Amino acid sequence: MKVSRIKEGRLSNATKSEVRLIQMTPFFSDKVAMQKRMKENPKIYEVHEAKREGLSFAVTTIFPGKIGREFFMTRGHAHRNPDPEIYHVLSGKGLLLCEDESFQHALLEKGCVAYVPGFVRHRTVNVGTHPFIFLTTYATDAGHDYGYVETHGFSKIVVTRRGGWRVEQRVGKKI
Ligand code: PAN
Ligand code: ZN
Repeated sequence: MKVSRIKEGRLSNATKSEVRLIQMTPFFSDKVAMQKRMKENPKIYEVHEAKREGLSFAVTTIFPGKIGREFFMTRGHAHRNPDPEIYHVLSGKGLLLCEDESFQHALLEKGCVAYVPGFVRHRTVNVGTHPFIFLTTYATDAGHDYGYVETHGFSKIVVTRRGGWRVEQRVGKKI
């Protein structure tokens, strides 16, 4: 047995990775706004992942912020294998986007638990003013596939609107 602890978005006995703006260039839609922030190259999110036999888990922290009108978010991916994934929000406020033939979104806050079916593309977005922190549990061999989202994006983006947020159709062709 191995026990990990979660403290302020950090998970012990885990591997940390950081994603900065430069790694997100295919994912944000406002290329001009992105270019303006490139020198600063802000950290968009970090992940502490514990790979275990069969079942892995990770804590993601998405920092608050926007690129143009679009909120900080994860790249998003689908799993190559059919196993589902569980999202459990630890703090903050964000959206979970899921897309296959149809698009769905849900607002998640501390205490929410969400189920993501296998194969569905999923992304999280911080729409709050504090870090959005959540724990995910998924099959170790889930097979994270970023290719489709990188080339096609999601059909909708999450943008600021009158101090709040709104989900709107992405304009323009991605590829
Ligand atoms: C999550 C994500 C994590 C980072 O643990 O991997 O939030 O997002 P990206 O992997 O899209 O960069 C998960 O969905 N794992 O399967
Ligand atoms: Zn996933």
